[in-house]
Amino acid sequence: MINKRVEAAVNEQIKREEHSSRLYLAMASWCEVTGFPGAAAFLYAQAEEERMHMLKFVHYLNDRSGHAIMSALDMPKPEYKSLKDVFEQVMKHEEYITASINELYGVSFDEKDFTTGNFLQWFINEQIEEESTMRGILDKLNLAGDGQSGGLFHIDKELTTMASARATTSSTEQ
Ligand code: OFO
Repeated sequence: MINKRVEAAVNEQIKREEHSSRLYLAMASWCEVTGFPGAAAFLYAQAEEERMHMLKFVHYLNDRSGHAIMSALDMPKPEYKSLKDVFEQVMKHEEYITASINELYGVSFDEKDFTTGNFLQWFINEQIEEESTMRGILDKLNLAGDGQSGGLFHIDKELTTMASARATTSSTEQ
């Protein structure tokens, strides 16, 4: 039986991963209706990846004789100022998720639940990758500047390629 404090913390993380998925879905939808098909494809793929993260936690908790709970979620905001604004918020959100995974690791360590600590290693590595990918996109957007439509067009095209790579990776991970 999993420790109750760890179970509650994992359930909180399930909620955060599901929220991440819905947040990226809202961003993808904004990109799709604003003329950024590459960014939309990338964020739709990212939303799927977050759902996969959520499911990993659900199965883990239930396999450890806990009970994964689906919590109520806040509505993600539908409007953004620019593509740069979208990715600035993605970056901020990923940093928040990294802190949240570290916090969860801290709880499992305090409770001497080393099985959960071991399970969380995958997420710790995943967060390094997610942050570095998002930082790379944001750096390019910062270089392009808000008003440079030519630069934005190229970045959007590049995101299409990254989206297909993401979709392939997550389908082989499941
Ligand atoms: Fe689940 O890693 Fe992003 O949020």
